[in-house]
Amino acid sequence: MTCTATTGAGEKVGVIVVDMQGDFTTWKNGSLAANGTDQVFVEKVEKATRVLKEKGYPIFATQDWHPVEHVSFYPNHVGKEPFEAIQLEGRTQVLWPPHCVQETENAKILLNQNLFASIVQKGKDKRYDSYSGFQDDGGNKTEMDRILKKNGIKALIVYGIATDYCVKATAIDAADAGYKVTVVEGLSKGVAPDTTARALEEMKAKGITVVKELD
Ligand code: VGL
Ligand code: ZN
Repeated sequence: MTCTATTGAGEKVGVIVVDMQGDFTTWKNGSLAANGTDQVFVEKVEKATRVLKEKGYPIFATQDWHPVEHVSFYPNHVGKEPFEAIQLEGRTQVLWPPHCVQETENAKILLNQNLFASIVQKGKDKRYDSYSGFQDDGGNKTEMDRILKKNGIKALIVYGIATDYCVKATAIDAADAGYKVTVVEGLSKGVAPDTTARALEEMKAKGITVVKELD
């Protein structure tokens, strides 16, 4: 097998598959489904991930994993509607329909678990949201950076759901942490078209490479 899992400069490349969970998909009637997340899309992402694994790339996943009392759930705020944004301790918090509640069916990752070297759960602290796989809004780090460093990873391919929230936040934190980041647009779906278009521009402005598909 030819090992192509390095950059031109010989640096080890890892993959982060972001939040491929039932609640973010139309396929599973998710409570927070991004547009275009039907079974065909999920199977496309699974196939692409399998190909990367077979080529030797270490594959990591993030999993949104909230307690029912989570701050991002609109029913936990009296008189608030889904998708409203509120100010909270100086941060903007979007209020979402409850989603990815720990241990529920639609919190499960839809891709075969044997693809992943590790799964990093996030958003477990009810006080803080965590779009990024690296840290929550309170600045508390997940184990992601340590795991990547332990694996000698210097560059990352990032894709999944949602382009405008968790893919963006994970890719930007990775770039800020010094990884060379490529986001795959065709293996990602966003919550809304305007925020998705803006997210792609924001990522490019941060030096992240955005490609349509992997070759
Ligand atoms: C996400 C909103 C709330 C995501 C997670 O995976 O992009 N979006 N929680
Ligand atoms: Zn969430």
